[in-house]
Parts: sequence; C-alpha cells; structure tokens
Amino acid sequence: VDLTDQALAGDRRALARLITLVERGDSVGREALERIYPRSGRAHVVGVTGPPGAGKSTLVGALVGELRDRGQTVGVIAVDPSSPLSGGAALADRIRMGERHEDDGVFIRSMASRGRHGGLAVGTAGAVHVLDAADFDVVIVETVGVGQGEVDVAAVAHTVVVLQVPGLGDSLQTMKAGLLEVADLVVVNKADLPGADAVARDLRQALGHGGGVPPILLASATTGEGVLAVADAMRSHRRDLDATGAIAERRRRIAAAEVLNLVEGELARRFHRPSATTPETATLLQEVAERRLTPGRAAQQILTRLDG
Ligand SMILES: Nc1nc2c(ncn2[C@@H]2O[C@H](COP(=O)(O)OP(=O)(O)O)[C@@H](O)[C@H]2O)c(=O)[nH]1
Ligand SMILES: [Mg+2]
Repeated sequence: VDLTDQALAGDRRALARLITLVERGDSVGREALERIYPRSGRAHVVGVTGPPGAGKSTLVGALVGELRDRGQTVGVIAVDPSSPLSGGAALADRIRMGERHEDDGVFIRSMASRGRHGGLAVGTAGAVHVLDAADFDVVIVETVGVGQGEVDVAAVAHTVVVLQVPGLGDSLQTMKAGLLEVADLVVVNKADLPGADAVARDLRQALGHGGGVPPILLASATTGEGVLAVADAMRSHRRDLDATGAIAERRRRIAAAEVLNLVEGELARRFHRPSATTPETATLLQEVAERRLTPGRAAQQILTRLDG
C-alpha cells in the first residue's frame, strides 16, 4: 500500500505527508495528483476570506463544530501569509476549544502564502483535491482577503464567504469591488460589538436586493451566535448551485483558474530561469532587448506557438 492509498483511506499522517508532496508541486506531487484528482469532486469547497483579525479562524473553528454536530466531516486549509506555523497553531487552538482535536472527522492544515500577489499558495488547490478525495464532506479554505487573495479564493471554492467586521472604518471601503463580486455570502462577524448592525445595513444598501445578491448575515464567532445560520446558508448556496445547474459553471471557473495558475507559474519559471527558456524564446527576448521587436509582438509569437 503506498502513501496515496494510505492517505485516501484516512491515515492522518499519510494525509499530511501527501499534502506536503502535492503542495511542493514537484513531479512526485504531480504524479500523486494523477490518481487523486479523478477521485475528487464530491466535497463542498467553501472559501472563507476577509481582513486580518476579522475572526476567520474563529468562525472556521465554530463552523467545524457545527458541521461535525451535523455529522459532516471537515477538512480545513488555512492559508496564512505571515507564518504557516503560528497561523496553523492559532486555528488549531480555536478548534481545540471545541474539543475537536482528537476527532478523526476533522483535518486541519495550514500553509504559507507564496502567491506572487499575496494570493493563494500554489499548492492550495492540490491540497483541496487531496482532502476532497480523502472523503471530507466539506473542505474549508481560509485566506486573508488582501491583494489578489480575495479573487483567488473564488478559484478553489464553490461557495465564497466574505467576512466583515465593525470598527474597520468605512466597511464599503474595505469591501472592494472584486470582493463583492465573488461573495456568495457575507458575514458581519463580531456582532457582539457595537456597529455591526450599521455595517450590515450599509452592505445591504450597497448590494441592493434581488437575484444574485449575496445574503448578509450577522454572527459572533466567539459566542457562537449566528454560526448555525452561516452553516445553513453555506449549504443552501451549494444546494442552489446543484439545483440550478450553476455548479457546472463554478466547476469550469475553478478549472480555468487552476490551469491558468499552473500555466502562469510554469511560464514565469521559464522566463526567469535561463536554463528553462527555449532557444526560440531566448532569441525573441534578445530581439526585444535590442529593440528589433516590440514586446507585444514577441508575446504574440510566443502565445501563437503555445496554441499550435
Ligand atoms: N468580540 C469578538 N471577537 C472575536 C469574534 N470572532 C473573533 N474574535 C476575536 O478576533 C481576534 C482575531 O480572530 P481570528 O479568528 O484570529 O481572525 P482572523 O485573522 O480573521 O483569522 C481574536 O482575538 C478573536 O478572539 C467575535 O465574534 N466577537
Ligand atoms: Mg486566521
């Protein structure tokens, strides 16, 4: 029995090692994904994003408790831009508060953000596939909603939950256009603090009413108030996607983002490492450097070659 079999059968240490391999993105990880990917696609993948300190980890911990009470198994990937260790430890602490640390139905993994724009770590999508194939019912990805990160979470999740909190000044300011566009559900967390109602009101006004407008919920991750409703709304969003067939479009969006991300990564690697650059590309780049070719034409030629 090899590592992939062990991991997918639920061996937690094997699972952790497999995610490490997949996250590294080397040939061993890619080979493992050849077997993992066809077995994934069943989990409900939920992205939880929002500003640092909004209570994402606390809410994820509370959601884990709620989902476990409902008999669902949960995998969590916390993408921490600063330190993978402290981030993971903080999340584990939160979940330990719920006394879930010896629960086989929960698996928590944190990873450092290495995205070029502070977005999702390159290995995040792969890790999601691993937890999905390992049969976790729900896979939650926690990311900080700064830079491109907020858009990136839509690249892995069926359901995007955006957190807002009172006391951050103009909430709409922090709720940048890109973030509003990808939100399937907005949670105003820290509703136990003053100002939460006003934030929710402002958001309702800004978002308007009608189809396509995400529900706005108030919650307090620390007291647990409203967490049940968040879990319900997540589930109902996914059910709507399934019922209307919109899930197919989500799957395509996720596929496109993941493939593009890999193509971009590989192209960047080739451009920045002379040894990985093809002679044709090297010649083109030299011509651009010598002003014999415009950058635009060179790009077009490279893209044409890729398409052929
Ligand atoms: N008052 C209050 N504090 C909260 C709530 N949720 C989280 N916090 C606190 O906010 C701080 C940041 O929480 P954390 O989950 O680490 O935020 P993250 O950076 O978004 O993951 C911690 O001190 C939490 O205890 C809440 O609903 N109410
Ligand atoms: Mg956190």
